Amino acid sequence: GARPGFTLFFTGLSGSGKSTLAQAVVAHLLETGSRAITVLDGDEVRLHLSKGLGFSREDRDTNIARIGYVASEVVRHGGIAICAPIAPYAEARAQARALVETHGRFVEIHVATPLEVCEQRDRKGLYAKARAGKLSGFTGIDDPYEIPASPELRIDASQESALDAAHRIVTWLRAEQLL
Ligand code: GGZ
Repeated sequence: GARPGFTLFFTGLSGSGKSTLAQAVVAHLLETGSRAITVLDGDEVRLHLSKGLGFSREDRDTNIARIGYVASEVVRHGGIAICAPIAPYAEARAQARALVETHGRFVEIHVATPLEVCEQRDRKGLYAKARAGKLSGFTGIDDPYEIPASPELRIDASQESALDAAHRIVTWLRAEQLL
């Protein structure tokens, strides 16, 4: 097709709803479109592409650089890459953006669900562990999350359903002539 490839890059705290949102967007895109979609979810990536990496700044930056590289290759071939890592550092996000933008569009979506909400949900019990001092360097507790200054979209999953947010993203992509 004539449409360029693009990357949807969800960034936000653990438990902010990145994966749920990514899945809702994928479901929507599969219903409507025919282009190949590559999903690079945080957990999946760490099982394969970034196996063995930890959570130091260096390892997180390496993780985001790898995700950015794969996304840029997908975009280069006209596909859609959907990424959902925490990506806490602005510089690593900017580098991923620069790489992708050599081939197509980079759509940064800040999943800005408040820490209090993420912590209250605590589906994996990791916030509790971090608070108890059994897990150090946890994003939002004793490790930084640099808030995106100018993301293309911002979504608070405690204020908007995944379905509504996915619709908003798809509408935005259509307006930008990416779909
Ligand atoms: C943040 C951690 C940590 C620490 C393990 N800090 O809720 P989850 O479990 O599934 O999402 C978190 C995931 C974050 O991996 P990412 O690859 O997205 O992070 S980054 O972009 O910073 O490279 C959480 C789990 O890994 N996890 N330890 N210390 N999240």
